[in-house]
Amino acid sequence: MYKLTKKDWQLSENEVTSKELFDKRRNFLKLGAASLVASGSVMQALAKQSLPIKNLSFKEDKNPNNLKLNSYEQITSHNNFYEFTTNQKRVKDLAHTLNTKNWTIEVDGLVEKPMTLDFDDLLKKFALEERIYRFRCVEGWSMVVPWVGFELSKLIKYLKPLSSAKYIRFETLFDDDMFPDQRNMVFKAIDYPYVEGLRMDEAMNELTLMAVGLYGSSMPKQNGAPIRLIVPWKYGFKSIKSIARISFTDKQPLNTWQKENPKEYGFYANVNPNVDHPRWSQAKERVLGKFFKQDTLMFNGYEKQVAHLYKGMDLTKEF
Ligand SMILES: Nc1nc2c(c(=O)[nH]1)N[C@H]1C(S)=C(S)[C@@H](COP(=O)(O)O)O[C@H]1N2
Ligand SMILES: [Mo]
Repeated sequence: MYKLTKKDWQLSENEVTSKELFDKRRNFLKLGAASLVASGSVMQALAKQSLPIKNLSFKEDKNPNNLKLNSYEQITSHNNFYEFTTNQKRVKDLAHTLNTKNWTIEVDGLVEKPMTLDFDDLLKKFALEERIYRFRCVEGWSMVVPWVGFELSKLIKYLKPLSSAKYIRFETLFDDDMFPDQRNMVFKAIDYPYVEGLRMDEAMNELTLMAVGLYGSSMPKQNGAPIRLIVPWKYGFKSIKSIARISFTDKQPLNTWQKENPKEYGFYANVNPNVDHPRWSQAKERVLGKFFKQDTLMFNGYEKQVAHLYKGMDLTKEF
């Protein structure tokens, strides 16, 4: 029997489409392979999962302690961000109302020159670096996150607080068009704006980060876009999201959770497996995505870098 062999120009519509797709995909893969920097813990994790487009440039963290990263999916789909909801699974679906365009941060208090910082300018002013940190929530879950940001100490040096400034205080944006729970008059989950604070020496510690992204990409809204604090040796609630005001003060700030329940949450909130929460043990934690619990480490594993900050303090009283 005579067999018709089709030429390229004889391909049917369907076949053309799939061939185009095939070629596109092949080129994409080629491109991808070439543009990947082969090594790096983030890149290894990248290969195995769906990830955001890397849109930040930064100095990579070589992950010398071989921390096992949580996936982008895990980090961005289990969140505490009460301005949206107390339901940790729902934050990601509600966070689209947060508008980060033309974001600014007011700087006031005991500082040489009060000013308004433009978020986009900050990105130009401070070189970004990746920091792979453990993150431990006071509720008993934890994760490992490749944050991208710059040291808070660099920003503080640029802002020039007065020598009378003993603390730094942060506020999350108050905007009840963006944050549904700020609109609730009586049944709000907590008081807004969310407030956090650090002693100046804690703020100046090299671990303390102003984070603007994770997994090489701009901060997802549910994780506190466009800029948040990360204090890896403290419980997660210290790591305030979507910062719109920074104040320098000589008085210890009353942070949101201390105000809410001072018997259960203090100012320091250092991760400490030996000091239990009044309602549960802090000795262990469950890593997101894992079944078995693991031991919680003193200062969340950063004892060497920060223990000296608390010398002579009774950590069971100043919790
Ligand atoms: N503004 C604001 N910041 C916040 C919170 C919040 O509800 N509002 N939750 C805190 C708590 S309890 C934790 S554990 C972390 C959670 O950060 P993540 O969602 O990126 O994991 O954000 C902290 N920062
Ligand atoms: Mo938390």
